[in-house]
Amino acid sequence: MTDLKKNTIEVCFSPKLFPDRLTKENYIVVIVDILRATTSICTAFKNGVKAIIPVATIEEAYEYKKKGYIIASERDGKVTDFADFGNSAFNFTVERVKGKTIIYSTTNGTQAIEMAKSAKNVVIGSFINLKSLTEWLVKHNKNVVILCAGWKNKFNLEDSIFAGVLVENLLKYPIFKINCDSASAALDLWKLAKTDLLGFIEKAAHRHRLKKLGLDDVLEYSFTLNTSDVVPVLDDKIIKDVNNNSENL
Ligand code: 3SL
Repeated sequence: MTDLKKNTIEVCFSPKLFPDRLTKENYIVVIVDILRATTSICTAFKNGVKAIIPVATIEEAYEYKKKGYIIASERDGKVTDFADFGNSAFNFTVERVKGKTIIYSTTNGTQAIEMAKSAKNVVIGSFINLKSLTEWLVKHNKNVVILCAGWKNKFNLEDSIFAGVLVENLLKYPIFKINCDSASAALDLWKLAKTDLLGFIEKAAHRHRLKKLGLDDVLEYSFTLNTSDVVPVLDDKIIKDVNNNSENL
């Protein structure tokens, strides 16, 4: 009997570990920034945003502002002075985003997207779209690289735990296998955290950064699984939801 050729799963715990060679052709890169960029992007699509254009720098965002675009941006959690709103998932309301194109720039999340943009396939992951993301990855049947945005190139718990649950979900399908210890480590971390996710996240540095800024109201929302079926995919510098037609909202 011939062995089924399996797709590999790897995790980059920090953008510094993101190896360019793993992203060509038969790879999909999943960008993860649970607190808060990728949770916010998923929320924006859930609430009917037409498209999100991620930009790496505040200067680029400002150029778009001058052209009349809506800007959502932050640095170190604080809303950029010229932005229309910041980076809380709760900012991306139906009233604000439905049918609109939003320019988006954040401390780590949009930097990770920028790094990955030369990859053939880039998709946005969060706890809130875990199921639809998993189904989309299974359907596309390619190797998966999970890129954790982390914090300024450091490891963080929240993105790594999400990487673990995504590995667990993918391994339910015989088309995937782990070929790097990073995926096993993420899976173990998830198993440690999953019985009390919010309790475990008390150890996370960014949880406390957000608390100091009074921005931690999104915690429970960000760690609730499968509240949305969006699949935001980067296509030629623009993110769109390939799972839904926002006009139907
Ligand atoms: O770094 C990011 O991309 C942000 O998600 C960080 S913050 O939660 O907005 O501070």
